[in-house]
Amino acid sequence: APSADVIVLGLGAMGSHALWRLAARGVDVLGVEQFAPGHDRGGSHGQSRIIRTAYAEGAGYVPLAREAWRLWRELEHTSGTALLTRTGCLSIGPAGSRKTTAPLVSARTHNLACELLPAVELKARFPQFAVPDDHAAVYDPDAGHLRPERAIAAAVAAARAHGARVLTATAVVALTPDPVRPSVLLADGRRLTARRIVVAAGAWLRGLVPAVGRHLRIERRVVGWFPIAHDPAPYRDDAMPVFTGGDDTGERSWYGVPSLDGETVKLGLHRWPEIAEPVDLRRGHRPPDPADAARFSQAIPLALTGIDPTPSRMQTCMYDLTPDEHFVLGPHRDAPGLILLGGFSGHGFKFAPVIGDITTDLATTGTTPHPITAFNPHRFP
Ligand code: PYC
Repeated sequence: APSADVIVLGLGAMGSHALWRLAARGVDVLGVEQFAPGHDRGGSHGQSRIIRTAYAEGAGYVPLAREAWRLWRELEHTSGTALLTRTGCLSIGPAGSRKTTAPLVSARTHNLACELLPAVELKARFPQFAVPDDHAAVYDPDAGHLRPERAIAAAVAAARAHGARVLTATAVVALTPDPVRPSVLLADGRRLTARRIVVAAGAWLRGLVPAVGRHLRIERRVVGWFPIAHDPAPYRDDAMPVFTGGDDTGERSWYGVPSLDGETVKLGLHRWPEIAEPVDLRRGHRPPDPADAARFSQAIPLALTGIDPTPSRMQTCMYDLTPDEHFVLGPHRDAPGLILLGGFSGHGFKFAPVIGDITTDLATTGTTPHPITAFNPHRFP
């Protein structure tokens, strides 16, 4: 069986970038993926992902977002591939709601150049958005979108250029959290062992490491691409920011990315009350259907102007949510050779390269200069 100093399980967003950072920093590393890198059965696909800096989920994420941004540019340079487009981000909500205050807290804490736009100004500057008079928005200029499939391919290629090896179509059926030397059992009966095993299995963390994974809620989500009714120019990513909008109840809450194809705008809903079924975890998520399309028809007019509320295309993915929606990142309490990455709770993709760097710190020195105590895998009772 192949062996390496460090094994990375799962080559989605987090695993592929961990593979890259480990290999780039001289570690002998092997990546193991049950399907193929860039697949669409987990939570690492969808053509575009949002990156933001004035982070509404907590000011503690801002230094991570900045370092991730630097590493995204490094990966673009290394791979010769465009991955990050800066568009700015609008966070739109009732004036005084968390949507318009939380990004400003991060901006104030870290001296970021954000603007608060009252409804009148917002409508004048960005007529693409449906904005009631009692709403406002925060504009974060240090934001944009990423290309997830390209990024994963670039990270795996960069890792390989540094000597990383990759096993695809290789499923792991069990993981032994041995306190001295962890190992994994492959579906074909082989056992792999390493000094460190990085578990970056997304929704599959639940089955592989039940002690931590049992706290994850796995949810099915759908995103849609909606046709631009008339002139596409104002909806392209050189004229329109990425956006997140809604109210503080979470019941009405959406996000989206301007047009990359000149025909459609992407939109997703944060609240999508469907728990994944075991079959979804075996083969990837159930494909979209007409009931999914119907869910969007109310949201589109609330969010955007000039957009057809019937999607021309949809995709499903899996969210792996922790109870507090902060990440899981750190060693397993009983088996320090296992480094657990997971629970990215629908907002992790943008951080993938810095998560990969932190993983490399942990795998090589056992510690990291980045603040990760909030991500302690064992914080849930
Ligand atoms: O983190 O910006 C984000 C995001 C948008 C949709 C899901 N997550």
